[in-house]
Amino acid sequence: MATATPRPDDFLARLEAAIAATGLVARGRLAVPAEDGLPPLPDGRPARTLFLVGRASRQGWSAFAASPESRDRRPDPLDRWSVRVIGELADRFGAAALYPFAGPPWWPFQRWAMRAEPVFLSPLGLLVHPVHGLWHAWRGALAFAEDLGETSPAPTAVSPCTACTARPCLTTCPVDAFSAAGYDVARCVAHLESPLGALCRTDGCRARDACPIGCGRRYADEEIRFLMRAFRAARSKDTR
Ligand code: B12
Ligand code: SF4
Ligand code: SF4
Repeated sequence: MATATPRPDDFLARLEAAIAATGLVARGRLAVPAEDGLPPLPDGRPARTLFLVGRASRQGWSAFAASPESRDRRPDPLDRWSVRVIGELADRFGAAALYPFAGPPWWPFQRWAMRAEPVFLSPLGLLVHPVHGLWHAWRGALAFAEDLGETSPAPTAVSPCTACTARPCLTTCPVDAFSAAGYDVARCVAHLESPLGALCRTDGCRARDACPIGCGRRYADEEIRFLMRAFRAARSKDTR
């Protein structure tokens, strides 16, 4: 009797269920042509589909918070947890894992994300999502040799920033770290490390908080403080 080949739908359903079981969120998939420069899979086949994995709103935090990495007091616990759980998914499903924090050079996660989901470049440089606002990020990607299809956003999808005339994200930073020239990291960090930076240290980035889109989906306070501590510790190495 011939062995049934799994249908792509079955495979995707199993993969998405396995991602959900880690506490992370499936964040769409895209076709990757050769010019994207992905490395070949461990068996030498070229990558054809990239499956993005991340977090959205509060999903993705509690599984990490319960992990051994979150308590072992070694550096970069969230990155190490991500490598463990996404690496296990890669082994189990025959994929290669890529991470947003592995660099420089950095994999272009934001560019990939815009091909897989309706997310748009905001004036802060963070991508804004129509539902999650600025409260979402990526923890890794699984590269497959198979063609698993794409989840491209509708061509008519529009950025929430288009209708946002007040743009409070650009006027809330106490030291105007955001301008047409981009994000002035040195200015932000100088404020964060000064006595006047207490609110940003405890409550997180004021500019990110000011966005009205998805404001009810803001990360939990404990997570905000963790991310801010990690940001201050890393300075030039972002992982969130
Ligand atoms: C280097 C880096 C930083 C640096 C410098 C960021 C900067 N603006 O100069 C530092 C350490 C300061 C930093 C800080 C933070 N970062 Co950062 N960072 C990165 C990293 C590792 C690489 C970014 C990069 O150089 N991309 C260049 C190329 C390789 O990527 P690309 O997709 O082709 O390029 C697009 C972006 O660069 C984008 N872009 C990025 N910044 C800006 C700024 C402006 C003004 C514009 C117009 C465009 C723009 O435009 C490109 C085309 O689409 C990415 C992860 C990744 N691998 O992408 C995270 C990433 C961008 N950071 C992220 C986050 C959340 C933060 C923080 C809020 C961290 C925190 N504490 O939680 C802060 C604040 C950032 C801010 N307000 O802009 C998230 C953003 C999630 C999202 N919703 O978009 C990412 C994607 C990481 C992740 N794990 O998801 N970060
Ligand atoms: S405050 Fe307005 S312009 Fe800024 S990110 Fe949010 S929707 Fe976009
Ligand atoms: S953390 Fe504070 S100082 Fe830095 S960009 Fe955000 S609001 Fe400005």
